Amino acid sequence: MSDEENDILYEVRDRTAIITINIPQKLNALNGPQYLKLGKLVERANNEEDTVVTLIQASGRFFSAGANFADNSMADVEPAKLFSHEYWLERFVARNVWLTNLFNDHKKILAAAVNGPSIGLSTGLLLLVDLVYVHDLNTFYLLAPFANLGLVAEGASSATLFARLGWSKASEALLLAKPISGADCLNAGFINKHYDGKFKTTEEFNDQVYKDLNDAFENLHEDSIFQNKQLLKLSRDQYINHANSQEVMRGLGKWLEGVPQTRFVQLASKEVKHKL
Ligand code: CO8
Repeated sequence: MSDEENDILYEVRDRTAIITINIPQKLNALNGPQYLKLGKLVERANNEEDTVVTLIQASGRFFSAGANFADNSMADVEPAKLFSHEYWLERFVARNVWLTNLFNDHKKILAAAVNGPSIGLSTGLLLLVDLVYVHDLNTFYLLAPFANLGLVAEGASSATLFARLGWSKASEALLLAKPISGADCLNAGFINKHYDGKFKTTEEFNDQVYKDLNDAFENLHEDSIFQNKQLLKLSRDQYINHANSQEVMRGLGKWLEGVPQTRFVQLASKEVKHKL
């Protein structure tokens, strides 16, 4: 299999669909086509006939370092296009609205085995999962560095950071672009379980999360699970959908201004760094 075929893996194991982000050499940063692929696989998992859970996991030391700042497709685009509505409506607005909706509307239990830190758009998506299992609180953090990149919140994170971590931590994350530590995420109730970093490899950790999840839903009535998920969503849908549409409109404005394009180049050359 080529690297491209291997970058995101999909498997159905018993009643769980497992999606593995498998680009450890880039800390699981995803380029545009890879976010698209992730979305299509989440869609496929949603349509599986016999699964109850969709588990998203990753390889290596990071869950995901967010969007790939070295996305070659951007370097090859002529300047006029790089600041045009046409380019960003397709590559940013449509993609982000679609991905965020897919995660929010997923009808199965959506769980994540979080092997390490999560950054950017991937953090937005992680904030939309139902159950969060973290390997090591000491190395895990959430980073929403949009203010450091000339961008605004993505993946409905302006709503979900507030809902899952509270106003103060949401402000630190979005207004100050500060990482939110594993301990803070645990205290806020974002993390369902953590494992004290006890596994030697990410694969062992991922296997344990799979087993724990399976034990947790064994003997429960599937249709009740799915209907309860719909009910839980009723009260949160409104603010998540509203945030999603507002975020992409403001985000589009930032890409048209051109600041993020420059910041991404500076990030790649380490001229711009994140607070860690
Ligand atoms: N994109 C591409 N490559 C990455 C990324 C990334 N986001 N993050 C890390 N890598 C690569 C590094 O270049 C390095 O590769 P190499 O070994 O070939 O030099 C390798 O992963 C290891 O990274 P580091 O050596 O930097 O590891 P550290 O532990 O020192 O640092 C950090 C880890 C802090 C994660 C650091 O790599 C970093 O700051 N990465 C950038 C994270 C980031 O800003 N992501 C983007 C967030 S914004 C977002 O997701 C939404 C934007 C929407 C864009 C839409 C575009 C179409």
